[in-house]
Amino acid sequence: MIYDIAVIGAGSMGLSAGYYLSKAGKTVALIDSNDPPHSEGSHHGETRIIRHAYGEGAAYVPLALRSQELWNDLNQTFNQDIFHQTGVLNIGGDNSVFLQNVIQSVRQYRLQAEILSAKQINSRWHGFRLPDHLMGVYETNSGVLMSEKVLQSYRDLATALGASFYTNAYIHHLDVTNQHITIQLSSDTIKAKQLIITAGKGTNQILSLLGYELPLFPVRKTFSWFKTDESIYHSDAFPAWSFDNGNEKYYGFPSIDNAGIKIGRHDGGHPVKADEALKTFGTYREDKEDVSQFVHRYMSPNIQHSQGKVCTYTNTPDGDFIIDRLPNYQHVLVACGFSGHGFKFSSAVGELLSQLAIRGETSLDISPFSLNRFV
Ligand code: PYC
Repeated sequence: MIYDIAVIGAGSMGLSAGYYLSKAGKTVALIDSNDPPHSEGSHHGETRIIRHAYGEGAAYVPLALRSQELWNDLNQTFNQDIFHQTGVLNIGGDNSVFLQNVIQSVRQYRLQAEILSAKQINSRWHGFRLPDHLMGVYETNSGVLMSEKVLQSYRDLATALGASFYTNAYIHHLDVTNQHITIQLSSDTIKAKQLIITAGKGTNQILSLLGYELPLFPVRKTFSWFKTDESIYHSDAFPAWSFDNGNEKYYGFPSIDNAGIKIGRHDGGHPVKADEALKTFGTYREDKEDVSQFVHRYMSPNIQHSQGKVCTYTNTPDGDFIIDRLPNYQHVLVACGFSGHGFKFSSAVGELLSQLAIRGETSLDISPFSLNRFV
């Protein structure tokens, strides 16, 4: 059989693309070196934030809004509580470009949001103790996605629609001609008319089989949970948040299902090779120290660290995504370099990849993510 589309990398982006392609009636082969959902990529740890007013640039807002519509649809289709509308509070100071972009996004796209002083934030949410020089922008329609449930939902839905999965699969050979894609696995040979590569930190390993290398820099990141007073930090009463004071970037989640609050540092991280096993949480002193200091300074002096995990960001030089066709291979699409802020967009990215594969175009503006910005 020749599949309409093969997808290499069935993480958040690949599974979403596989679901939308299958939904559109296409035959799809999803190939992954692991068995998603799993803990080796960038989707584990239960939760991810969806923000609409976008600190990384207002150009992301239409993608965020379309993603939200698709999450709401998936929530209904799958009935699995994959989205919690906790609202998101973006915190920063006068020198925070991130917060200026958030405010710009609110104005340009008329998003529902409130600008709050540190005093107003501290009195509305007793879980914060922000100094006066900080401020925040609170949006109510955004919140928290249950990332592992999302992946399982996409996998179940794509499977029900007839998608084929090749998991724990190692790619020995990749051959792309004008007619066909041929992917040689240990025990299967897959043929397809088009290829989508969404292989996260492993993208360059796949692209090297075609003689390409993209500017992708995987880094080891950590995140932690803290045991908390549920009356203050429960998701019914406390928002998800981001923090950028110009020097450090953090993000955090309210306590969902009594799991405690989850916090991570967004900037920095240790460079890793794509095939390198990540050093376990606690290997570096800052794994626990950074988030503990943050919590004790800006949230509550009494909260205790309970556990931490490691994950990977695959960064680009400018922190913006790569979504494009591979030069010289017009039937090969690549989506990668999500730089630690991609999960929230995976619904819309999967949909737009399916549109590009089926129709050759998408209504969303993906020009900021083109490969030619690196030339
Ligand atoms: O983009 O909001 C975000 C985020 C949360 C955790 C990592 N990135």
